[in-house]
Amino acid sequence: MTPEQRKEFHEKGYIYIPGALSKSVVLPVRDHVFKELKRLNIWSTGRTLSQKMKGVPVFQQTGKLGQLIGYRGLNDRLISQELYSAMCLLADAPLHGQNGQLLISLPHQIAWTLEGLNWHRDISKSQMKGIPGIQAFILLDNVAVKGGATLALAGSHRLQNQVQAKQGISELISDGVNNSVKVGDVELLVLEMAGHAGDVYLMDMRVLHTPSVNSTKNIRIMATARYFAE
Ligand SMILES: O=C(O)CCC(=O)C(=O)O
Repeated sequence: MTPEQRKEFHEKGYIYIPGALSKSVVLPVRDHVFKELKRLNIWSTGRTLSQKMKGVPVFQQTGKLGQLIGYRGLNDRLISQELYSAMCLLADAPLHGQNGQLLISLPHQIAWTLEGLNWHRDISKSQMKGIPGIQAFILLDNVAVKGGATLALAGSHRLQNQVQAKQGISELISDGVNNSVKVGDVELLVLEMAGHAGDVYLMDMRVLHTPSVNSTKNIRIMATARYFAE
């Protein structure tokens, strides 16, 4: 962890570590997901098979697929000692992890948009004072831009209140082209967690984030794990 990475984390609320995990670590998990999708008759050879999944609203799909498909010992497999140490350094505290989750989305067959998304935090208001924890997002397969990667609102961990957050998001939506906006003295920027298999994003849990539309023909396969300060 370099001083630059720590500075960037404090400013933006995240760091991106391309190639943090080797392909031999992540691809077996991806292949397990493909096998399960085929076994459950949901997806095979580039096609959605399941009628029942087609009826599920876009942003409920990932939750539903996450209930159907698991991977035992996901954190043990994906959170290396090096990643864990990096997270503790960033949080400046020992951390304890919750069970990881798979984040899977089928092609949504709609145009990519910033409108109507579900921006949220996975912590309560009372946890907003210091860094409450770090959430790791791991790419288990290549994820293209507009391919359903998690979006984060970089800088939003520094916003004073919910009104500012809402203002920033609505300005970003109405702007349409530019993915950055200034609210008070905080620069907000939409981060799309796209990249290659093995890349990892580490995010301050105060950062607003949302599922996004997968407008490609490929399935999006990521994993996430939340680590909380004790
Ligand atoms: O990428 C996604 O599906 C959303 C992930 C998310 O919101 C979360 O893990 O808290």
